[in-house]
Amino acid sequence: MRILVLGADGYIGTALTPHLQERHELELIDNGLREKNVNEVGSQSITEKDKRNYIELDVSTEYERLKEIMKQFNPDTIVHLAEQPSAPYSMSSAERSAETQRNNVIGTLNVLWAMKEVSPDAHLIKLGTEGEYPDWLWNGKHIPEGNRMVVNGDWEIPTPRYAGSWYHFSKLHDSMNIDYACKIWGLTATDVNQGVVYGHRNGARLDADEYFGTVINRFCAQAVTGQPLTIYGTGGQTRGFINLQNSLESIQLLAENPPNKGDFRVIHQTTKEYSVKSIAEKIQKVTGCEIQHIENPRAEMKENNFTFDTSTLDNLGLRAITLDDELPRLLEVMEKNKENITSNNPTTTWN
Ligand code: USQ
Repeated sequence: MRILVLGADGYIGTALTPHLQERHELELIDNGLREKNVNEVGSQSITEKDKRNYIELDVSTEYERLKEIMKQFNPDTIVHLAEQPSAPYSMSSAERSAETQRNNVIGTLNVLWAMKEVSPDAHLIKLGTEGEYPDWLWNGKHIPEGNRMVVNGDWEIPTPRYAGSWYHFSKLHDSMNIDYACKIWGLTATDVNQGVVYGHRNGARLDADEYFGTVINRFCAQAVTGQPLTIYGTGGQTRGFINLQNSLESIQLLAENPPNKGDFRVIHQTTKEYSVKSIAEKIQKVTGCEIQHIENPRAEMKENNFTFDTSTLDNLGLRAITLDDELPRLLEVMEKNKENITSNNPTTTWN
């Protein structure tokens, strides 16, 4: 297949390229946003990334060039990862929240228009988030896949969603826009509602700062540098998680098994739900590190519980890698690169 990867230099993109390139023909695009934003918050990737040849292009501002590349490359699949991924970053100032939504929402609109104009038969795989199913809305529930639900016997409505940060809202707006583009233009898309990713693959980037480190990566970085693990609040927050390698395999499986033409497929990409506290305790058991509970800087429930329907990827044969499998490897990578780990306490609050 010919696969166009937008956002090839981020956390998932840098790991995805080596995973896909043996099987498929790739074209890579990135505008350097991740690198720029990580530097801007005074941090850096903990590991060294492989150097690759990207086309430098901003999907959100260079529509005509994007369209031209799509026309020439004629992709079967477009993997769209070219978004600002951090909730705390989007909550830290007016400018950053606006920039997050501008970059993400307009970038996706440009991809949809370019597909309509030059690649109407391509399959869009768009990285979304399980944060579109917030704790308060879905607490105690098993969250279905799909973009529609039937209620009261015969009333078909969009599956209820909401969000918990300006970043998460950008993904929600994207989802609605993709749904609409499939409906009116007959485009084909998969919205990958992804849980919190953790882990590392050789040659890929890895972050553990307040903004760009996800919680398991942050906790492992804290453990190897003798900092107490920073549980926000009670640690009773439950989220869906997925290992980075599983995330790459999922994208491959979805590309090789597209939905029917004109369908908008909404799926969950997660392999297990954990509470933040249970994660901290696992890491403490392996490393003997300290745990501290700090005041939760975010607006989220103290405790919640939900599970995600993951039938699509289960049926495609995704085999889950567990946190217990990944921890020794992740801790080893952190240990080897610990001189690159910076301070880890949160400074951005939601209220
Ligand atoms: N948390 C702590 N201590 C920390 C950092 C985080 O207790 O030091 C807690 C947070 O309060 C939150 C949970 O861990 O309840 C997850 O936080 P996170 O920073 O790992 O993840 P999040 O902000 O939710 O965002 C990440 C990615 C985002 C993706 C999302 C999937 O950055 O791109 O969309 O995971 S989901 O969480 O399912 O929305």
